[in-house]
Amino acid sequence: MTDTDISTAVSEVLSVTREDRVAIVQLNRPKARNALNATLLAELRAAMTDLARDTTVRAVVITGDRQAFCAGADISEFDRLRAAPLVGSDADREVWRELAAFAKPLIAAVEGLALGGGCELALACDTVIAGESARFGLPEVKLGVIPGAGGTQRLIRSVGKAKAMALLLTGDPWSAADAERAGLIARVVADGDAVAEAIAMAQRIAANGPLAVALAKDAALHALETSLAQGLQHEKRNFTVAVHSADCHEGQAAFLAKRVPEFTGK
Ligand code: CO8
Repeated sequence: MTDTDISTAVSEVLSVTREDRVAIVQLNRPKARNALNATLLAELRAAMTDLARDTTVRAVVITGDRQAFCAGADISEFDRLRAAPLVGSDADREVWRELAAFAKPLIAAVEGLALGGGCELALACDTVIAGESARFGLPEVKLGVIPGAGGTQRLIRSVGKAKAMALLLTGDPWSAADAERAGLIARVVADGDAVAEAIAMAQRIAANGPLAVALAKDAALHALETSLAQGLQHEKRNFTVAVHSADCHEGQAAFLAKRVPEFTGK
């Protein structure tokens, strides 16, 4: 018996596995390059809802397979997108709302293609690790459509106007090296290593105080929404919550006693 707890939930199009306190969500429509059809989106949403509630999960890795992280929205189902209301939410939107509101760290492990909604899925994660042959692109304009899951907004905040416009308006993909240079992704690793590296990063995060990690993520994401003055105010509020937490008392005591802290998330 190892100290690795692996429980697995597998469906036709999505699997969720566990390694200790890290969950690995794998898109599993390889024949369609993991394109996001209604079934996959619904299952991804359900999985994220479960993982948000599961207090034993401290970080989540989202991945695809070696050929494709995800090739975007399922192009054969555009009629469903046409039927969506202009105002208010619909089933397709809910998964993106769920991802944006996800309080625990989300790491995208990308091998192969991350195109359209697949690139937007990576952008919706907190950070991205990619194999060196990965490709990132927003080819929607080649189809006469535009990104609809945050791509126009998150990309420009992630890489700045000039680079974002080049990717968005040409629809031509970037290599993993280009994406790293632009700041779209955090690290390039050898092909086939992205998931292992992402899990290793997630395990390091999982060893930290979970409340502090959630508060740090919340404060950092707030920077995308607000002025510096308001962001600093938000940081101060989160800092105050953190510094009064049981975890902070534990972290302080453990440091002074030269032992490993035991965080509870409180
Ligand atoms: N949708 C549906 N099927 C797809 C998709 C897709 N996005 N991508 C690939 N497939 C299918 C192909 O049709 C093919 O199916 P079949 O074997 O039955 O013919 C199979 O996957 C394999 O594809 P290829 O034979 O083309 O494989 P290649 O390795 O040669 O090429 C590519 C892979 C480069 C991914 C190529 O298939 C491609 O260009 N796909 C389209 C990529 C794309 O344009 N993505 C953007 C889609 S639009 C979008 O994402 C908008 C998001 C809006 C979100 C709004 C939320 C509310």
